[in-house]
Amino acid sequence: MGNMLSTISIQRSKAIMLIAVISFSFIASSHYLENHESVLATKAATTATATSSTANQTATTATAANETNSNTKEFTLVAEEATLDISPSKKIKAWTYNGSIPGPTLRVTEGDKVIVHFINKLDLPHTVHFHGGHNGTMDGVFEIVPPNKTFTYEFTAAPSGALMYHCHVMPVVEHVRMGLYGAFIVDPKAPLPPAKEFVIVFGDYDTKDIHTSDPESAFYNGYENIYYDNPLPVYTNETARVYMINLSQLPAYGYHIHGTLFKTWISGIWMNEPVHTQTWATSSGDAAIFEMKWPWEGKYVFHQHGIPEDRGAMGFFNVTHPVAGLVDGKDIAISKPVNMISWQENLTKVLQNATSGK
Ligand SMILES: [Cu+2]
Repeated sequence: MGNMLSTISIQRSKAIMLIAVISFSFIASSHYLENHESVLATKAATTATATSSTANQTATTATAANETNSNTKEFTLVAEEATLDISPSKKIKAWTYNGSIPGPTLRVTEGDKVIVHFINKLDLPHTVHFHGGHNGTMDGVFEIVPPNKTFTYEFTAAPSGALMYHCHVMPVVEHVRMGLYGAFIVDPKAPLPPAKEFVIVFGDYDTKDIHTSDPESAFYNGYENIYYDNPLPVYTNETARVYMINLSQLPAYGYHIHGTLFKTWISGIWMNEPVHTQTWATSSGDAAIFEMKWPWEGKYVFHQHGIPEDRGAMGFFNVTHPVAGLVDGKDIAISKPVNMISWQENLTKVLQNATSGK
């Protein structure tokens, strides 16, 4: 119990420190995305690993996606072992796509030709199975990729929405829970309305029993309480859009957001008509797109209502009034979307602090 309390207190002081750093970045630099340097400088003052992980993230992003022309999107996914943190006190040996849990968010537009080069550097056979439309030879189930072999997946992106990818080698629960999963977002051809966009991949883990139906950890984007300690920034009356992807092995729990109802696109599919919801449950392998806004400043919690919220699946939106000098489409979504996904991926990498397992 003493151990637990000290872990909680370390977590809380880390939370306060990170909130302070992020708040400082926001107040001191209203152009927090544009003025990347000042955010990096602030982070570097806090932790040396932040800067190097940020640099790694930039390099990974540059090599993961290679846009050869407007209709072809090419990616490389490497299945590799990594030792990484999923909480301040839990270091695990994971199977990853490109060194993190989840793997990189792959984002394309409906109708794009998608080419994914898969390289298996792990000791067991693995695959990449995509949700959405494609022919059976590209399904990542029967075309097992042995260690040190490669496979190229090729298909046309459809339909538009919040899709996903994961390994489909049996036992699938083990291969997914060990970390082989990520978000696959397909944008509609017509531009989306302005919103501040976040991706939340829900996952879980257990350090003692990888097959359990009652895992000790549940988390968003690979780290317990990641957005409780580092809240998601939104301005008052700005629309927030969440691509919620469920790759946990838990039964379906409802995703609840405080202080507002929200619109839900069922199963994360844009062709569906949205419904108004207070909470929306997704099962493992399903997704949803949520949109919401708040007229008031404040901290608005979101969580997987029930058991997972006490195991790490809780965060909050920090809603503040816009300040002078914000740039539309970079800092605030007035007439254009603002993409926060790289910022989220960087945060996960900094917290997971992964080292190559081999
Ligand atoms: Cu696998």
